[in-house]
Amino acid sequence: MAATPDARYAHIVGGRELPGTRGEHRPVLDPATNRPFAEAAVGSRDDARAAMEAADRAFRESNWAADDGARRGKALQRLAGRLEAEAEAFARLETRNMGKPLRESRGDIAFVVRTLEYCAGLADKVEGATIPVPGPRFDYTLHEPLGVTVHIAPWNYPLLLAVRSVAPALAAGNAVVLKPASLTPLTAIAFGRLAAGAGIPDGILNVVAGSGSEVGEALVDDPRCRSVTFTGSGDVGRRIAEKAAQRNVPLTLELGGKGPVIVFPDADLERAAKGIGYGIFGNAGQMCWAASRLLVHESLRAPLLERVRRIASGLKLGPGLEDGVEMGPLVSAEHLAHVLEYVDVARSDGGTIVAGGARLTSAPLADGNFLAPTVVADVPPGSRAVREEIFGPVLSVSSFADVDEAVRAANDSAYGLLAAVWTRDLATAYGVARRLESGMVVVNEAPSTFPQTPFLGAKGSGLGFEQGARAVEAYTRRKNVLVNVAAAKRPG
Ligand code: TAP
Repeated sequence: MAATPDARYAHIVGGRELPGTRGEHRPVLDPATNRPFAEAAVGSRDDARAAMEAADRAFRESNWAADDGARRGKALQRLAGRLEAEAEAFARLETRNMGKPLRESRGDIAFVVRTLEYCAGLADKVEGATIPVPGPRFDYTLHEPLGVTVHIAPWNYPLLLAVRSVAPALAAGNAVVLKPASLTPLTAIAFGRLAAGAGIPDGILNVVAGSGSEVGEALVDDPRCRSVTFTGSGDVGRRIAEKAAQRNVPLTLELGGKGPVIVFPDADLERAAKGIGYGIFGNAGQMCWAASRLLVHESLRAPLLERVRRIASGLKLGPGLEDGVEMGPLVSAEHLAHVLEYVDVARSDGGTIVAGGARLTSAPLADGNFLAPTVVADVPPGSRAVREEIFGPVLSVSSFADVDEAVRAANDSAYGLLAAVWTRDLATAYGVARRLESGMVVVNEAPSTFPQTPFLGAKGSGLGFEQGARAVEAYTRRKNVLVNVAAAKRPG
């Protein structure tokens, strides 16, 4: 089986499981208890180099890039099938490692399967253009794979956010090297083990675990690296962008967010409250697209706040593997401390805690990284708790008097990933969606996405995009070919 807990997880390089040159492993903790349950290899610069070398060799020597796209599509389809057959084991492993409720991990794995299937369908549709030019000439464009593509993933959706870029890169014919987050490497490694049986040549899909500062940087610095897709924090993203710029390496950045959710007076309050609850307490708020700033029309403030307070106070917290659990622990004790600091900032800047605001300290959850779902009202707009990404289950609430004030407050952020709008008035929805400075807008929906819809941020939230029919193109290089047909031999 590819996904087993209580085991050692090694790197996947050139189709083989390798313990790494230093033979170093780190314990992987269950965030619900902070006890170790598995071990993962910790890679070195040499391991990163070996993975790049294996990928480069496979790209040049296997038929992966040159083959008919339909064959790559079939291999990706088989990979999707293998993952689907083990979906429950993968979901349990994801929950054990990252903490989210099993229901959410099942959704994540289903999304990964769907992404692979979707990209499988795109593999033979990477089409160029023919361009009319004067004279006896013929001009056309080709989209060729880049070579070795590097993918650096975060810990909040460990497999989903890794495969979201790996799948289109493979569909385009590249060889990939994936570095999962140090805290959550298990499902990515288990996924790498599935590749061989799916007919993906050895070395086309490599996974190296290890720290960002060592393995991540070594992958980006490697001269064979032809593109970088990074999902994570803004500071690291900008550092990678500087390095990539030095060698003209194209890159995609999916960074943080501080999403506004705007509730207009005609909104369906019940649905809005549920959507707001999911948008900030789903995945314990550890979502780049978390709708973490609630902006509510002043006429609805009291009833909406009461509904959201009831949702926050009523959520069942516990280990993600337990039945009926609605919110799991935060990913690590360090991250819990980081989120609690922001709760303190919100409080000391004058915010009123409406729900939660503290970690759970009674048994049996005291050993885990559990934070009560938190709602804070009236934090001043200049507070760090409103301006910076908290990446936890903490919702700030403020009110507005008219549309212009709502849009101004929503756009008053360095980020621009996802914004949510609740209204039954189409003209308001359309007009506000146009004015919001964000890569994605959902109307009368909790944050939602599909493999076929683009995922992208504006302003400090990112560069480039993922998902959708154009995603495969991002992993290709355009080539223009101009042929003068006057010189061609005439038949006979
Ligand atoms: P980061 O600390 O930025 O880590 C992300 C990945 O980058 C990890 O694999 C990390 O490795 C690696 N890394 C760290 N330093 C590096 C370096 N110098 N060079 C190369 N790689 C390096 O983020 P995180 O804490 O895992 O995730 C939280 C952040 O990600 C939040 O800001 C969140 O908004 C953002 N995020 C954004 C999105 C989208 S789609 N926009 C989705 C999810 C998360 P280690 O694990 O070893 O540190």
